[in-house]
Amino acid sequence: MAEADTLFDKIVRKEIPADIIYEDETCLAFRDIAPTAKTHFLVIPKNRDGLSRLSKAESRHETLIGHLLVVAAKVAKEEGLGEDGFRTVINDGKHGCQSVYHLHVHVIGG
Ligand code: DGP
Repeated sequence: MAEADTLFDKIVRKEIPADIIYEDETCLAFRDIAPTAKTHFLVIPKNRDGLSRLSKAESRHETLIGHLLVVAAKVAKEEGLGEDGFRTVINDGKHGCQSVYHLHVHVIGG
């Protein structure tokens, strides 16, 4: 069964504008619309492949999730966060305060 479209799918397809700061074949990084610090961006898979949330992760997702974290670190460095560091957050579900059900890594710093 096809997965329901998310807001972030629309950003991937460029149907909704976003301040995209990194893109490759498998993922996208863009600035959060409601930043909680000077620098706050999200890293998302272009194809969710069932990853509406981290708790849906299966072994087949290991490479993809690893890639999201490597990209998070690379873009954080490009954003000038390499020296002082940054926070990464993945909210999961209602008790994790998740609002968009398309896996995303928050990168927050500065
Ligand atoms: P979470 O609560 O972990 O599901 O975080 C979702 C984040 O997505 C939240 O920090 C705000 C951000 N967000 C929601 N809608 C948009 C949007 O249309 N554009 C951008 N750039 N960010 C969005």
